[in-house]
Amino acid sequence: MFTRIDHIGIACRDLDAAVEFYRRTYGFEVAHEEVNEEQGVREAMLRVSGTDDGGASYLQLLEPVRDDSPVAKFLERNGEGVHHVAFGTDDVRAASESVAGRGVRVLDAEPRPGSMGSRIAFLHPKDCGGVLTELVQSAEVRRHE
Ligand code: CMX
Ligand code: CO
Repeated sequence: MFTRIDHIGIACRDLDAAVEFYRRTYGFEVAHEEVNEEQGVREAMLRVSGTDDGGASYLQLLEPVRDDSPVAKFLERNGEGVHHVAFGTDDVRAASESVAGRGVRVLDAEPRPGSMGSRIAFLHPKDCGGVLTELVQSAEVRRHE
């Protein structure tokens, strides 16, 4: 049900500078960039491995677009750094129900729109050993539903 690390979310103050750091240092390129108003972020997905068919792993660089967004709040408290870990699944609804059944609080009762047409749900970090955790069903996997 949980098949891979889909992405690591990294909070940054300046998205363009962060993109440049990862390009210069590791040679990672931007596969996709978008603004997600609901999540309050401007984001870039950098593909680290795999192909964009629902099996790839990414770094997700996140810059807040609103002062009251989760990433803005995180930056204020912790500064830049790792914000969340996202596991890929072929069925985000079933995956959410499965972890909820184990007593983990699912923050999104209904899966929400994520990067690149995916559907996502977050788990409370206090129920996951301090790790904000995201479940992701990629658009490619959705197409095969
Ligand atoms: N990782 C680990 N712990 C975190 C955390 C994070 N990213 N963000 C908050 N926490 C901890 C805080 O440190 C705090 O702990 P203490 O009580 O011990 O101090 C506790 O959680 C509550 O923190 P808070 O700042 O008061 O934050 P809120 O309760 O307002 O919100 C959370 C926390 C996780 C519910 C909220 O950030 C959320 O709903 N996140 C999901 C959405 C999101 O992060 N979107 C951006 C990414 C979008 C994407 O990936 O596409
Ligand atoms: Co994410």
